[in-house]
Amino acid sequence: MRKDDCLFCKIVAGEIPSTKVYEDDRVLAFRDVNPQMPTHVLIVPKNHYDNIGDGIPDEELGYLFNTVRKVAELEGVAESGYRVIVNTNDDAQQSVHHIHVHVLGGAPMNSGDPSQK
Ligand code: DGP
Repeated sequence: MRKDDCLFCKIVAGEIPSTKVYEDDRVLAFRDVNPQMPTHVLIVPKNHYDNIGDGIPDEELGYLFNTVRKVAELEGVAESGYRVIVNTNDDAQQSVHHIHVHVLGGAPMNSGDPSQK
């Protein structure tokens, strides 16, 4: 299930290069091109959904979020801590409309200003 004009669908297909962190038949995790933290990984389902409100089946959404733990372990931040962000639509400044989970870590963060990434 691909959307032809979608940047992350092109990354999933290997048509646009990315630095891969983890991949299986359902998800791809790759480094954010503009990292905000020492660890900044994006996890996407290989199927296209615009955002978390796009009717993603429970099983697929669960699989996506279970991948967070794997990525945190691979990146060595599972114990030290990390932040998980899913920007959704305009007020949250979602810029790529293919659902993606940001995994941020590798250094202490502030308590979390909801207006910032
Ligand atoms: P968001 O604001 O939640 O939609 O975040 C989209 C993120 O995608 C943003 O942090 C930068 C990242 N990004 C945009 N274009 C590319 C790209 O071509 N490659 C990679 N690796 N990341 C990208």
